[in-house]
Amino acid sequence: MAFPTAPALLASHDLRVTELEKNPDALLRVYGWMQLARSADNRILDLFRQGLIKGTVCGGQGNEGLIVPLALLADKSMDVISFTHRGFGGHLVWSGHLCDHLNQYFANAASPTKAREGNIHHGDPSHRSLPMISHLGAMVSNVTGATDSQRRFGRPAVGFAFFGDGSSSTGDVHETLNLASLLSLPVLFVIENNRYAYSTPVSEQFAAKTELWRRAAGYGIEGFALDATVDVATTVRTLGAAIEKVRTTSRPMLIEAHTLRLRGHAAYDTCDYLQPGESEGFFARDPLPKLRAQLVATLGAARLDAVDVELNAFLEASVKVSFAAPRSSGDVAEMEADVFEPASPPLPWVPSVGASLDDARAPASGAPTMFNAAQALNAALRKILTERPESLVLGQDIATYGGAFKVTDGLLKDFGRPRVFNTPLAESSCTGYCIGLALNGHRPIEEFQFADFTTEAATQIALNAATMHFRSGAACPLVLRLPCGGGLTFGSFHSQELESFFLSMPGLKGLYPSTPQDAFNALLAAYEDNNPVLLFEHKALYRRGRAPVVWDPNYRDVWTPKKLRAGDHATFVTYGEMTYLAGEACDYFATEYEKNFELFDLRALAPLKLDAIEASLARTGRLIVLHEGRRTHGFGAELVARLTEQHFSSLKSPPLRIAALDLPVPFAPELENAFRPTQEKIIDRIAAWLG
Ligand SMILES: Cc1ncc(C[n+]2csc(CCOP(=O)(O)OP(=O)(O)O)c2C)c(N)n1
Ligand SMILES: [Mg+2]
Repeated sequence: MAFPTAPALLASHDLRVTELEKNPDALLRVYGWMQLARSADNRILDLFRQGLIKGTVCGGQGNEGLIVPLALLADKSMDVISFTHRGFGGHLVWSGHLCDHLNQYFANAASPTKAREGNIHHGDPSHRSLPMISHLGAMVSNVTGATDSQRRFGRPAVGFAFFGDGSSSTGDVHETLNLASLLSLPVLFVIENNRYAYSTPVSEQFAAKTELWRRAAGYGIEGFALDATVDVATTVRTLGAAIEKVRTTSRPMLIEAHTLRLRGHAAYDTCDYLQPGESEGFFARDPLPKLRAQLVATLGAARLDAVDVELNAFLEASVKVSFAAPRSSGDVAEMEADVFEPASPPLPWVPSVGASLDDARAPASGAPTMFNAAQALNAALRKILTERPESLVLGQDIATYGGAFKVTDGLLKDFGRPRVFNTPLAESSCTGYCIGLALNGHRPIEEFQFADFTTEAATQIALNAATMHFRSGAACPLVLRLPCGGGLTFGSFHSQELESFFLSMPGLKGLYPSTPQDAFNALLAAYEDNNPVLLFEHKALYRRGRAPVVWDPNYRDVWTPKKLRAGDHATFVTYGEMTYLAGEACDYFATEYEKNFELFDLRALAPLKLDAIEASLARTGRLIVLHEGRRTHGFGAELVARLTEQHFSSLKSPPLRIAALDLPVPFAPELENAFRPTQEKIIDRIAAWLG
């Protein structure tokens, strides 16, 4: 597809503040980009009304006076940005061609999201423009992480994180302002205050007379207000100085920019909530005609008319090209293949377990190292931190304290704070920050203190990270370590099994090791995967006992189930701590009933690789599925369905599903034992099933 040549005025996507004094055409360049953004946004609205663009469109009309100067001033060779639904002009300046952005709106085959996302939900991750999801506020932490990544790579980048007056109330915004200040990251937080969140005026969003920029003081950062509707040259100077200060001090800053929402919230908005005359007041403050009048006064009306004609011709030619682009084929195989970034070759690991926890535990010559699962994970983290410079480890209390379960014990001492550090209680922004790091070439390993607290980060995990590759083509290699499981009288909020909760969402991988060796292998395999991987670590297994842990060149086998024992009477599938209970049940039935079960430890919960288990079931004709989590919508439901739907009629008996009760995890040991599968209950259920 040949894109029309852009007008010469738009040849430069950059602006320096000093140009305003020296170059009479500098402000004309700003006008050119603002005018293109405005006319393209208006044209997109027309195309939507004609039914040629689907979904809806949220225009940036009234935001150009902020977003265009800022995008022109940014250093596109290193800075990081994520535009909101008001940032079309910024997208145009940042990268690509107008046609790329129109392709996105037309949702055609050439769209940057392969038509998988609509209107402005695109970015350009390879140029550090991070794509947005609908959940407002979620992207500010991504920008913060990618900016930190740039700095870690030695590039003096600045991040630009935008949010509206409405979005300023989200938890992610508060969490990230705190995080950026704490980590001293050079991010310019910009509030696009257009005084409305959809239909809700600011007076109904926060206490009367609140000036949002004053929140900066609470986070220990500088802040100020800027009216981006008054004079574009002033906006350029103010933003230029702010960017420079953030770049040199590496401190975040908060700007409350007053902008306009000239066309309501979105194409469908009737705007009948506005006061009489309010809309006219917005248009009277519009900086674009004011800038044009100013330029007419200095450069003459003919020059401005010529610019407008040229910009319009370019816009129309671009619309024509993008409109004619082929539609997406809707190929299912291609969509399914893009849920995950493909596997890359194994990393060049040194073929050893690595440093043992301390000298006292070092093995006698030739003997394999004996580790419990916590030590095995610690050893894997050490190995990763030693051999992989792009790795970092973060989470609550993981530094000096070594983590709630001491899995990160000693890492801070050996690898130092930039790579091993505590995070505040802000799971959502910390995970979003990890996403940003991952998008820019780092590989963060985040420990959640308990798996239960992942619900705080559900948007970042299940919607943002999980869908990243599908909608943007960018790899998002994250390891989220989740101490999970019950039996320890920790109650409802420290004991859950959340694999079904998360793994029903496409784009997440999940490993659930049950032995120290598998824990070691799983961490390496998860680490080198190019996708977000949830590593379920059962708390009761951390110190269940030591076992040999060796360097295993086939560590990636952890992505497939492991056959723990052979048998012909039934196929028995489980994972996690239940593997041990299942093994004991197998012993019991072999001895007492002379029935042998073929036992599999699933190990990888997503993607599921069930070939070996299916082959076993074809032989035995009987299936037992056991897991610790709740029964309804539990992981066993998926396993039974998958394993039996093809050969249901050849089964010799109905599948047996053993799981926890459909209750919140109760606290007292007697209640928790009643809730979850125990040895006794497993044996009773199987015995009854055998008849
Ligand atoms: C977290 C979240 N809640 C609700 C919505 C639905 N929604 C979309 S835009 C919007 C208003 C946003 O207001 P603001 O942040 O001021 O941005 P503006 O649209 O005014 O630029 C709402 C409520 C959303 N996208 N994200
Ligand atoms: Mg708003």
